[in-house]
Amino acid sequence: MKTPICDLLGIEYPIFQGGMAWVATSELAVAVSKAGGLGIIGAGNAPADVVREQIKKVKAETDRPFGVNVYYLSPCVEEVIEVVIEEKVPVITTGAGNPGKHIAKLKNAGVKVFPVVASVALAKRLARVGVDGLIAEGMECGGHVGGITTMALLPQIADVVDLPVIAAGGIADGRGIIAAFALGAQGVQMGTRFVCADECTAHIKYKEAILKAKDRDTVVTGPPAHGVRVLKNKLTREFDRLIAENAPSEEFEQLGAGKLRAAVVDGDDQFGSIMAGQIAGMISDIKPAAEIIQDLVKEANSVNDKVANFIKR
Ligand code: TUI
Repeated sequence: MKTPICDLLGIEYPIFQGGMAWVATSELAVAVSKAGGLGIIGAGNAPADVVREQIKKVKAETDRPFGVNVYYLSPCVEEVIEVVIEEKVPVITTGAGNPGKHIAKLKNAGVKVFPVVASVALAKRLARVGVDGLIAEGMECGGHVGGITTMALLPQIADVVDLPVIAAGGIADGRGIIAAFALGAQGVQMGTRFVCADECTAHIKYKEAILKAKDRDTVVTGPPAHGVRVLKNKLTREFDRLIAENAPSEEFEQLGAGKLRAAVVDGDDQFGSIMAGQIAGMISDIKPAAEIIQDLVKEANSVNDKVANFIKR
């Protein structure tokens, strides 16, 4: 399973690990990169010195390419961009904002940039400013969601940009990878699947909540314009109450503050924010990242043969 982005990035398989805040630490990134995918550190809201430490840890463990996800709603964006440049991070992905103003600077420093987009309009705008590729993320994904599904978004973006497109949202096995390729992607990004990797440092209760989840167990909560997909629990019922009461956005912010950390670090599966994608219902085991990747590749190959046989008939 090799596509042009494998050569562009120097990776073995076109599989990115989602840069999930709190969840995607250096340990997970190292495991995924060692296994031939692109491991990614999730900077989230972390201060620049914490991100630098994470980068140093990855470099100490592997010479393989890795990435950092820069979360554009973080108060530390400018400093994190400086650290990424100073540490010569091979590739960054970006989320929850438009990285346009930093592209020239990053490219000059040799950092490849793959922004996450959830609309054709932003994909077109970023293609013009010289990004290296795009991650088209459908609303099946966990965490911050756009409004279009992967099935609909991916081919519409692939049709209008002359760049490698990575598919994200709703993918966790070989079938999803082949479907993404059919829709025009050159690679995939998976978040929820890699939460259930042995090397992921998220609390066991977070992982077990994903294992227990069924297809309809996620919900999009938070203030209407800033929806976040999470597993249903007591916290999401509190959010439902705020919506029913038409509460002001400050009340949503207050309720949401610190809840992702509570779920990931403390294992609070009742009042924590357990971000996960709709594909959580399909994930039934915790295994090493290398095994996840090997199983994905094996399954993608056999699904590809199966599809080819259907077409020949
Ligand atoms: O970033 C994500 N997903 C995330 S970030 C995150 S961290 C968090 N922590 C606590 C509470 C809430 C969030 C959790 N999940 N995905 C990438 C993504 N980016 N999806 C959609 C977008 C996006 C949206 C708007 C990208 C650009 C954009 O641009 C608006 C503009 O400026 O044009």
